[in-house]
Amino acid sequence: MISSILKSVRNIVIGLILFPFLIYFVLYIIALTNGDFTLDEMDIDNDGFVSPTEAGYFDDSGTRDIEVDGKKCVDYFAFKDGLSLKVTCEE
Ligand SMILES: [Ca+2]
Repeated sequence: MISSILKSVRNIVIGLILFPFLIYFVLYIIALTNGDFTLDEMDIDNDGFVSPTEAGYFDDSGTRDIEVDGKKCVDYFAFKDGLSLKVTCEE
């Protein structure tokens, strides 16, 4: 009896600990798949992986066409402050 209560309490505690991670993971997947940007576009440091931080940045961002050294480029910027997240230029 006591043993089963302890197991239930243990399972509840584990659930409470894991729940925030589950929510964080779900939000990460939603940010990755929101459809506004490709995974390559969201990979700010070009390391081949879109980190949760990178996905978070692109959750509220847009693009603008700019010119750098005579090349046409796309500037990905955050809506909240207008700061550039990443600039990609045509070859
Ligand atoms: Ca990255």
